[in-house]
Amino acid sequence: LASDSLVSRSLESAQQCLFNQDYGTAFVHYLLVLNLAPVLKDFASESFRFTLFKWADELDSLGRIQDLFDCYEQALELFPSDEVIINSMGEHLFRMGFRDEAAGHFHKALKLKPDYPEAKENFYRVANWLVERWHFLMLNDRRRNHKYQQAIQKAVEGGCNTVLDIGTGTGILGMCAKKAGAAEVYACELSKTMYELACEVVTANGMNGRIKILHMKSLEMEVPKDIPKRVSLVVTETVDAGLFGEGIIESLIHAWNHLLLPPQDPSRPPSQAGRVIPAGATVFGMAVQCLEIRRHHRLCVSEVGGLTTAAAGELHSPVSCSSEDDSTEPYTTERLSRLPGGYTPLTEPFNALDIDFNNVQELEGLCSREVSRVRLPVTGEGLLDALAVWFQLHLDQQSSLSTGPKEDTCWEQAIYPIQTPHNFPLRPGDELIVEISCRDAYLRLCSVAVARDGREFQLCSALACLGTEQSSGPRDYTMLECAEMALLNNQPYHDSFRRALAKLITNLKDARSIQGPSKGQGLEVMPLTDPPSGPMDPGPDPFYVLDVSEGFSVLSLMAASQGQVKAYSSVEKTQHQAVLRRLAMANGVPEEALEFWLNQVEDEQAVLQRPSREKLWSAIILDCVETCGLVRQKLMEKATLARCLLEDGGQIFPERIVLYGMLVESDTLLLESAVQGQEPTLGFNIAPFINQFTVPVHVFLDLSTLQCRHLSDSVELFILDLMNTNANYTNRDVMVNASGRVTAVPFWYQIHLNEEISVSTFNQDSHWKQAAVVLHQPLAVREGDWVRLAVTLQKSSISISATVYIYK
Ligand code: 44T
Repeated sequence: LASDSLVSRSLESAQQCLFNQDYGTAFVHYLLVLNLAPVLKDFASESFRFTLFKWADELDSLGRIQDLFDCYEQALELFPSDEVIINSMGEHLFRMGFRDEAAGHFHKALKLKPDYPEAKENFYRVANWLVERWHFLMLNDRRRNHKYQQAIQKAVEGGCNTVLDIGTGTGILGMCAKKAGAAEVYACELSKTMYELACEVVTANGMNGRIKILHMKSLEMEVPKDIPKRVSLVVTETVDAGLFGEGIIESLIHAWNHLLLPPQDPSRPPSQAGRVIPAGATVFGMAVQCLEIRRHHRLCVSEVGGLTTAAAGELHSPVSCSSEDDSTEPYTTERLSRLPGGYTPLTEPFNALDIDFNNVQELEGLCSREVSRVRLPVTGEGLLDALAVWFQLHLDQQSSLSTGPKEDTCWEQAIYPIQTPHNFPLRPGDELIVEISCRDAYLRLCSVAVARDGREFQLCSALACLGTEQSSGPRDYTMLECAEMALLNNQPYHDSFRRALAKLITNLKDARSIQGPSKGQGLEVMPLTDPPSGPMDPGPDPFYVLDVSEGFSVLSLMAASQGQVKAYSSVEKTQHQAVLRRLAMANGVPEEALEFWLNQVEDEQAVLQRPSREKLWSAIILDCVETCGLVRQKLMEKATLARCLLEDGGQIFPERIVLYGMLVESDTLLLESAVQGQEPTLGFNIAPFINQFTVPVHVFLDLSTLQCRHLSDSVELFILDLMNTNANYTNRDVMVNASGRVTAVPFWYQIHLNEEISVSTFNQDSHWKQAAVVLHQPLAVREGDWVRLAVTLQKSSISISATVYIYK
């Protein structure tokens, strides 16, 4: 048959091309073969995948993104349930910043093959984007669930017969309405994953077809296209810690104008009127002093690692009320009660805003409302670091939920950090003047001035706060991420690096002088009073130092300031490079001593290559732990590569990382990781569905304030030796020193720069948070028991499992 010979010839060509590393052509041949002769799929799947991945890598590095995804689409048409291909496509998506889509692929791969390790690890890293962790907290918050249910039930019994749940999540509020007897229930959800989850949950609870779930944003809904007629009740909990961040104002204005019956008035029976649960909200604010917030949002040090920071210019975190920049957000969120180091209230809580969700005129007027000024008596002494904001959500006339810092709820508070560089200590008797406004449907709070002894001291210009035309002059500040700011403020960290670098350079100088006259000889006899060597004399060979830290880092500059060093920085952003240049100048570091690595190499993968010609690196600084508390992906692979590029006597920083951990009983961690308990949630079966998105490792923890009982001392768990290939498995037996239930193993790292100098990632000055493995099942232990922790390192990712040995 003609097609048979075509198949065999193409197969041969494919194999030949593969052999010649012509992956593009090989891929086309394979596509043809497998489309014509699907029976060969089993036989050729392995080489086909290999070809696909090779070709995809090439396309990726050529920037041919569309072609890359076309190849994957074609591959998936042939192998629609191939978990390896799906996982690999997820990795490409992830690298290109399509996190949700990537996460969806990892999830799908895992569903196809539940213990496929690569997909599992990938999935765990991104599950948080698919289903955010607060879903667990909210579903575990019984009081909140109960109050919503009561309010909905009352409304439905009072005549609200048709209901729309905006932002249904798992479907819980919609199901409450149905259960309360509503005739028609609709729900909408914009996240694809949550929408699919809601469908599963509703079906599992026997309400399939009785609640209509739409995968869309409420703003896109229309009557009668999406729902047949206007409803009498909207229920929603689309509120974030700052109340308006999920767009509730816009959603409700749209709902009142397009989806709800007109509001209640005496002429209409309740069933003919529209209303909203929650009925409204009261927003509170309070000024606080808090070092933890300060060091994440402002430069607090004038010197770091031997460098003066005065020339850095104004540095801002991306959280600011005064900026007209799109990349900033007006607030961040924290649980005040869990801030390491605590906080000091500087004022009493004040009422910042009252809003009626049942009054569309009020909602519409919110953004055009005049800026209101409040004068707050200062009641405490300290530096003004932030305004904290929370709210009461009035579900109806009777019942409300509070997200306040003193409340025992799942809620965080919104934090509006103060960005002004100069400190202004407040004291009782002062009055703080705060401006409250609403812009882009975000609540804006800005402390503008302090009144003291009849005079006013400006804190931030009112014009800047409003972001009006007049104020938007040239941008004269540089933005650093919060973690970058905290890192820059971390003096012990930089001092450790400075000492370790100085020691290395001294050792290398000694070694060179012993080696005898090479090019570096003149150094030791060079009189200090001499001017720097002229252009004719290039001076002694410099020591090459490469800093491959992610984000903003001054380590390269610190290295350069040692003298006789040529340092390469990996700082990418132009603005950040400019800060380093200014700092170099101000600290007397010659221009040519600091270079930007990524400006020189086109190809990112070439980052770890030699400085030039035959030179080798004297030191390579690796960024080994992410802010979230996990070892950086591919760290050990990078270390292996870096080792090969070191000169004799050269060093990798750090040379070793030691993992520490302890056994704890923490209900808080359980509540954040899965819907707890055997009982159904408000009588609904939700847990098994959302718990598919449970991940074993929790990140961004503040271990110092985590509510937990310690059931053991902290113990060394694992050594990652960056100078040697590692063992990747150990068992550690840990003695239990208090009876209880081990629910988690928090962990952190001691980062050893050399034999003497180390820094800890569990430290009050640190920009790092900690992580914890939450056990699949709590482990009941008694004092004196031993728990065996199996620690594995797979592809630079650490996992821990626990079993109990009862010795007593
Ligand atoms: N988290 C607070 C926010 N949605 C609460 O896709 C408190 C954060 C929080 N769907 C720690 C603790 C807490 N149309 O699934 C989401 C979202 C969806 C919409 C359709 C719309 N217009 C919207 C707007 C949002 O609604 C769901 C809930 S949103 C906010 C939940 C526990 N960290």
